[in-house]
Amino acid sequence: MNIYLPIELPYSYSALEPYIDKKTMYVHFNEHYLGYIKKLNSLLPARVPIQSLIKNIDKYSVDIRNNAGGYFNHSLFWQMLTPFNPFSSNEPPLLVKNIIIRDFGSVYNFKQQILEKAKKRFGSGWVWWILRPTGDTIIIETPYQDNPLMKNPNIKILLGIDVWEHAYYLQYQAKRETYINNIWNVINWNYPNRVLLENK
Ligand code: MN3
Repeated sequence: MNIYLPIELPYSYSALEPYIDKKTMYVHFNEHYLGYIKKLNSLLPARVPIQSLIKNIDKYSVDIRNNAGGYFNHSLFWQMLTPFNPFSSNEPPLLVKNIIIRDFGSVYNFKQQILEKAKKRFGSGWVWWILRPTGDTIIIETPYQDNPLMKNPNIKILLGIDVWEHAYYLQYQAKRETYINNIWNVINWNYPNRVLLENK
């Protein structure tokens, strides 16, 4: 079967509470994420590995771009979150922390820069922390379901934060800033840690 498949959510819908509530996660996964996948499967006649599809997206229609991006971005995003642990302050591991301090001065500045990009993104999109081929890391934002790999296939994704209203509106309404400040409690630092280790 030539179809794109969802990843399994690596935790329960309620695991990110109180920072991302169960209903938001349920709707986000089942309606938005599965919706992109269903649409992508109906649009693309033959299976192209999702990574190559993303890296060559300019050859495809806007519809394929949006739904392939929606599929790819969320498949990453679910893995970049981790169940809330009330006994942990969820600090980045040493390697991640050192890179953040090298490139942003402090973890506080890093989070502020992510927040500023998230606030600046008018309408729907994503904020990303990426590793460039030059070895340094930067924060960028993309519109809609675009992914940084669409423009530069040589970067590595360290983190991505969904700033579409559907990611937070049920719980936070228009308070995107509160959503971003709270998400640090459930960010899976092992994700960028693994990417940084692989690209040392
Ligand atoms: Mn989303």
